[in-house]
Amino acid sequence: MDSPKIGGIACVDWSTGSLVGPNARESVKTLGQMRGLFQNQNEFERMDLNTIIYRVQWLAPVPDGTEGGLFWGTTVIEPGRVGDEYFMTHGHFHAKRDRAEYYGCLEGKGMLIMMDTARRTWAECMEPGSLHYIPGNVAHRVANAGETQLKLTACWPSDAGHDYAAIRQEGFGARLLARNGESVLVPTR
Ligand code: M6P
Ligand code: ZN
Repeated sequence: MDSPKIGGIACVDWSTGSLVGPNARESVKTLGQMRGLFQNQNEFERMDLNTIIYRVQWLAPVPDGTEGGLFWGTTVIEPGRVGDEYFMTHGHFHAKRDRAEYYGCLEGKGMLIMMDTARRTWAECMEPGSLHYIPGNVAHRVANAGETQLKLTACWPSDAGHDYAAIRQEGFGARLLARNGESVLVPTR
């Protein structure tokens, strides 16, 4: 797509979520940056740590931390597994815990895994067209359970922030694993 010719802060390809324009920012997460998050450490060490797990593009029309603003983003998660566990996002609580978020699935198939502050964990199926409301005080992570890229779009408050430490230390209360060709949410001990 060429640079935006229509009004607005960027151009969105609504079929893929791809953002085009000078305001769009991008980050890439490799397997090596996700050390400790997958269950099977041995399998993790055997894999190429430069493998791209997911990419994020986002628009921040106001500075990070601004009260009352909104951010917009698209995440593309590659298909694959570490052992039985599907490729997934890091996952986070919001630094301002009570901030909510929308996720919408554009392409692919997966699960939105959510966990409250008491570590109760549940999941919603993501498929093209599914729209997900993530309430405040709920950590969120997406796992790609399909054989193609999983593409999702998101909208969150500009003062929400990301708290990754809680997830790095304790993880979620369940993991999305492949069991006999099916994806199953398996509680952690
Ligand atoms: C969505 C939003 C972003 C988030 C991204 C990747 O686009 O929730 O705020 O950064 O997913 O998820 P994570 O930050 O957990 O890696
Ligand atoms: Zn969030």
